[in-house]
Amino acid sequence: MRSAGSSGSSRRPFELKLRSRVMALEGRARVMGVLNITPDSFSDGGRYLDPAEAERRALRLESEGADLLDVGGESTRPGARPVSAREELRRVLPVLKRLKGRIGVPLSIDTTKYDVASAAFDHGVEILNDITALGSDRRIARLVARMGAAVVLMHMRGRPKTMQLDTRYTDVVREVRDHLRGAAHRALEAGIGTGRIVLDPGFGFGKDASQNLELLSRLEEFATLGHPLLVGVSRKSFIGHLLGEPVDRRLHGSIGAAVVAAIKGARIVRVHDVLAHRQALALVEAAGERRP
Ligand code: HH2
Repeated sequence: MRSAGSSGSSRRPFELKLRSRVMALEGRARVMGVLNITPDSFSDGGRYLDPAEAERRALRLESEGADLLDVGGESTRPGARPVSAREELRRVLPVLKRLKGRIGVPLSIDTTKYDVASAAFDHGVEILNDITALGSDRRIARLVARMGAAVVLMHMRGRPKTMQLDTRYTDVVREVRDHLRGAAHRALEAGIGTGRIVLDPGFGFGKDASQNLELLSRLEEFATLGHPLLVGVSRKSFIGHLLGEPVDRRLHGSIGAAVVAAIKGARIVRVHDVLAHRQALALVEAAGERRP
């Protein structure tokens, strides 16, 4: 493997424009901490349903060094059943209300629903993290543009309920990259500024274990898209598949995958275990800077 920064893309400075501030995406890859307020998320479902517990978790992730927090009220694990906007709002709104003024880092909302995104923006959220890349509701792209928010556009084939049924690709990297290029184009057409778009290959979303590894090993090929990359590999099943480990024993594999992603150009990594990743990524950065 080439050393840190040698792909060029990891050194490329990006600025991500949020609603209230600009985030420099240079140097160390940024850490997005995951806050799942769901009964059924694949690794931490049911743990943060109590808003006070969720608030404690958010403050802990921030104190461990999270640069961003991603709040979600619907599990998107393979086979997950969709929930209504009403139920999603019932889960996330009390938490967003508590976090307002108490959390210093920007928040993103992990949703595909217009009503949830809209209410989240009303409560100070700065980024929409949309696993359907603005594909589930035609109004949502305009909402992001109007709000001056940033957006994460992720690749997924189908929907979580069915996405693992057909994982055939001729060239997974090329197909995911083409899909993301189209999604970024549509976002720009809807009026979302170029400095507000982040792209994500969607690890685990309609890909089998070897395709996820191929995406990771060829991540530098996404640099040509010209937008910062976010990668979410934390605790995912392809890591468990490789190591033969259950979900609660995938931390070391997750860190390994995140380090590879950062070296190959990811500017944001979405993780459950913030402190461990933050420290590992500091090493990636420090080693990269020692290059002549
Ligand atoms: N992965 C998950 C959820 N949201 N968003 C982006 N942009 N990228 C990802 O890889 C991604 C995501 C799945 O992880 P988690 O939130 O922990 O699980 P669940 O969907 O079961 O709540």
